[in-house]
Amino acid sequence: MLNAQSKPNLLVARAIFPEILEKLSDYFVLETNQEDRIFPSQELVQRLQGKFGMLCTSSAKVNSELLNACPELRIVSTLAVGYDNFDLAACSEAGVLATNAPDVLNETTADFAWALLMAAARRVTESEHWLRAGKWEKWSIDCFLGADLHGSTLGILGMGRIGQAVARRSIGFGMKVIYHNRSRLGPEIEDASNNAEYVSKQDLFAQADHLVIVVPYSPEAHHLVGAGELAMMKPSACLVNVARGGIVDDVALIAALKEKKIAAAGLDVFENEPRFHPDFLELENVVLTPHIASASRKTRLAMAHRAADNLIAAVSGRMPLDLLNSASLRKSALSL
Ligand code: 8YV
Repeated sequence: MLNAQSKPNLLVARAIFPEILEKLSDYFVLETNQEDRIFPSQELVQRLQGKFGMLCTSSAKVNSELLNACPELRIVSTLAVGYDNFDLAACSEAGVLATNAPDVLNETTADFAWALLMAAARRVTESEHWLRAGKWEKWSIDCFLGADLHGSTLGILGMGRIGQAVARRSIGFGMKVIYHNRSRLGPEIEDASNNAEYVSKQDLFAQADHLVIVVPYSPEAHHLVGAGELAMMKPSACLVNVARGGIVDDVALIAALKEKKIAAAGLDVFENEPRFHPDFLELENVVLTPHIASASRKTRLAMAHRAADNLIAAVSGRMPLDLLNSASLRKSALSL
C-alpha cells in the first residue's frame, strides 16, 4: 500500500464492482465513473490529464492521438482479453504499458458459445418467441425442426485458449472437431481438444456442420468471414460468433440468413455494436445477445481483479502479468 502523497492518479473509465475500487484505492487516487457514461474521446483525454493509469474496457480507443495528448500516462489496462482498441505500436512508442485480462474468461466464454450454438441449431429462442406470441395450437411432426449437434462436425475458426475450451466441450456430444488457425497446434493440444484436426480455411467452411468463431480481431481479420466463405457453408449449418464484430461481414451474413444459405446464427458481437444492423431484428433464424459471453458474475469479477492486478503490479515496480507490449519497457519511465 502506498501513502496518500505518493499515490498516483488512476482513471477507472467505466463502472466496476465496488470491491475492485476498494482494492485499487490502496494504491491509487481514483477518479471513477460509476454512472458508466462512455466518455467521448476528447473528454477521455481531458480526464486522463495527470493520470498515471487507466482501467478501461473495449470502449476506450487508445491511439497515438490520445497518447500524445496524455504525456503522464504510464499504463492502460483493459478488462478484456481482446485488445483491438489499443494501438500497441503507439503505446510502445509512447512508453505506455498496455495490459489485458486473459485466461480467466476462457471457460465461461466457451460455455456461452455452446449456449448460442444449441439455441441456434435447435431454434430455442425462435420457438419461444412463437410460443409467447400465442401461436401454439397443436403439436405437429415438423414443428421447429432443427439440426443435431451430437455426432456432427464442429468447425472452430481461431483455436486459441477459448477455441480449445469450446472443442473440449464437444467430447460429450460425440462430435468431430476441425479447426483453422494461423498456425497448426502441437499434437498434445490437438489431442486435448477432442482430437481436433487442422484443415484449410476453405475446408473448414465446407466441411463443418456448425462453425464457432473465436479468432481475435485485427485489421487482417476484418471480414474474414464474408459472402464467399458463407457460400461455402452447408445450408444446414449454424454459425456462432463470440469473438468480435467486424470479423464477420454482417451485411453478407444477413443476406445468407435471409436466403437460407445457412440455417441459423448465434451472435454475441456485431459490427458497430451496440448499434448493430437493424435487419438482424427482422430475421427469425438468428439468436442475438448483447456481448455477454464472459458475463458470469464470477468471471467478470475475476477479469476485473486481473485488470486491477496489472495496474497494481506496475505501480509497485513489478512486471504486470499480462503485459502486451514489452517493447514499451525500454521507453517507459517505470523502472520495472
Ligand atoms: C469483455 C470481451 O467483457 O474479453 C473480451 O475481449 O469481448 C468481453 O469479455 C468486453 O470486451 C468488455 O471489455
